[in-house]
Amino acid sequence: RPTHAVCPGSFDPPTLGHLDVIGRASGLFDRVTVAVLVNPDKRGMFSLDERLDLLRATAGELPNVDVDTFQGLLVDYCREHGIAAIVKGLRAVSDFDYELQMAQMNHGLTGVDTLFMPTSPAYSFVSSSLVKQVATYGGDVRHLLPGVVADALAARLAQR
Ligand code: COD
Repeated sequence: RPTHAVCPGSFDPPTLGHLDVIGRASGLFDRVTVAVLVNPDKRGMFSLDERLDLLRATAGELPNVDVDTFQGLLVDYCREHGIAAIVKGLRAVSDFDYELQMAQMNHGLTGVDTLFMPTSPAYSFVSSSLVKQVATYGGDVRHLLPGVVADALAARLAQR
């Protein structure tokens, strides 16, 4: 049976930190699905369709990576798609508490396992929210983003 993992997240917007984890997961599994959470309660800087386009133009270029959305529980999405592993990047100890809690909850719900991948040191301080904050106030974050994402972010801020 081919191995199939999911990299879930909000990806608002995708960063080089996300892509590092997705790229490394794609080397370990036969198939990787990047799954974007549909969250009606939280309006992002980028719409769901924009995030999907940005992920398809970056992560989606890898031959065994596809991009999808999910609503509700991640474990239900995994069960429906025969996914046995959730892959998460771990940036720092501060990520660990909550990630461990979610991993144990998810395992208890359906038996799905979570694998943690240590973030590359070059991106361990990178998050979508900090990138947006710094860019909003004029800081340069281009080196932390794929080119298409940096362009989309600059365009979005120029509209404001
Ligand atoms: N380097 C490496 N990895 C990174 C970096 C970085 N710089 N930044 C982020 N990551 C990784 C992390 O593993 C993170 O989990 C993932 O990328 C996505 O990051 P975000 O910020 O885009 O997404 P989050 O943290 O908002 O995503 C949370 C989920 C959507 C995965 C979670 O809320 C979820 O599963 N929700 C569905 C509802 C559910 O099932 N709830 C029950 C949970 S027990």
